[in-house]
Amino acid sequence: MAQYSNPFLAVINHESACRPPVWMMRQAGRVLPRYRNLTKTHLFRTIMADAKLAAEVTLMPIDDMGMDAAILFSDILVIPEALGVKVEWTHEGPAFPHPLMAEEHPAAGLNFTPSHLDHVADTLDEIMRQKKVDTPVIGFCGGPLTCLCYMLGGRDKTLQFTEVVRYLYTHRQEALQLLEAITSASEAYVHLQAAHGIDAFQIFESFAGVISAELYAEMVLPFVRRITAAVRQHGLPVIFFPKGFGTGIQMLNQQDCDYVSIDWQTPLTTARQLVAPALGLQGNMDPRLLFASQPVIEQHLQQYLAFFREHPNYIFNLGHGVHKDTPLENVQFVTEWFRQAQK
Ligand code: 1CP
Repeated sequence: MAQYSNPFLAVINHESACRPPVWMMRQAGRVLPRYRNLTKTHLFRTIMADAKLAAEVTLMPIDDMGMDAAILFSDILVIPEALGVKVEWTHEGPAFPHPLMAEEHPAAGLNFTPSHLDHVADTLDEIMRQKKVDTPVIGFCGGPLTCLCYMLGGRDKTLQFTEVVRYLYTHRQEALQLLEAITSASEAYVHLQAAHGIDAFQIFESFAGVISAELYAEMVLPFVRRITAAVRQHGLPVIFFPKGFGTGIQMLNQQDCDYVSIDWQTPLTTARQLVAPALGLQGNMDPRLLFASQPVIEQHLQQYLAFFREHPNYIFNLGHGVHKDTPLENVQFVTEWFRQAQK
C-alpha cells in the first residue's frame, strides 16, 4: 500500500501517484478574494507577523483553490530584515531606504537576530494546529543571490539588478562575505522551519538569470548546497527554483536539490533532457496562460499530464508566481481538471 495519501507528499518522496500533484508559486497571497479582503484592512507585514492571520492565509489555497500543498505565508525578505537591513513594507511592495551598495564594508554592519524570525515559528505551530493531517506544508527561503540583489541594490523595477552584477565583478570579496551571512542566516531559518513541522522546502532563486550560468555555478551554487544540506539534516526534500538559469540547469546535481522548478522560458521536455535523471522536475506553465479561455488552458494541461505519465517524478506548478488579477475560476479549473484526470 502506498505510504502517502497526498500526491505531493508521494511524488516528492519518490513514490507513485495517480496524477501530478498541483500547487502554484505565490498561491497564498495575491489572487484569493478572502486574502484580498484582508489586505483592505491589514498591511502585508501585519498579516505575516500575526500567526493566526498568516496561518489562515497559508491554508486558504487548500480550501479555496484545491491545491495539494500549502506554502508558508511569509516572504523571502525576512532574512535580509533579520540580518539588519531595513525593509519598508508598503502597498507598492517592499522598499529599501539604505541599500548596502553605498557601504564600504557592507557585511560589517550586519547582525543576525534569530528572534526576528520567531513569528514564523508561531505561524507554523498555528498551521499545524489548523491543517488537515494529510495537507503538506512547504517552507521556503530566498536564494542567496536573490537576497543579495535586494540587500545590495534595493528594489529594482527592471528586475535586472545591473549595478549589483557590476558589483559582483568589482567587489567579489565583499559580495562573498554577504553571501556567507545570508547563507548562515538561511541555514538557521531552515532549522527553525523544520523544527516546526514543514514537509518540504523550496529555495526561490528568482534572480538566478541576472548573471551568467557559469558565474552562478561558481560563485552562488556552493551556498545553495549549504542550504540544501541543512534541509536534508531533517530528512526533508528540497525544490530549487533558479529562474532564468537557462541551460545552466544541466549543471545541477543531487547535492543541489531533489527537484528543480523550471521557469516558463524553458520547454519542460528540453529541461528533462538537460537535468540529471535523478532530479525531479516542477513547473512550468506560463502564469499568463491562466488568463486564456479554459479550452486553451486544457490543451496545455493535457501536455503536462502526458509528461507526468512518462516522467512520474513531476509536480505541476507555474513557471513563476501566479499574477494578482488571475481569474480564480481558472485556477480552480486547473486543480479540478487534474483531480478528474485520475479517475
Ligand atoms: O504564495 C505565497 O504568496 C506565499 C508567500 C510568499 C512567497 C513565497 C510571499 C508573500 N512572497 C514570496 C516569495 C518572494 N517575495 C519572492 C520569490 C518568488 C517570486 O519571484 O515571486 C520575491 C522576489 C519576493 C519579494 C517581494 N515581496 C516582492 C517583489 C518585489 C519586486 O522586486 O518586484 C513583493 C511585492 C513582496 C511582498 C509580498 N510578499 C508576499 C506577499 C503576499 C506580498 C504582498 C504583495 C504581493 O502579493 O506580491
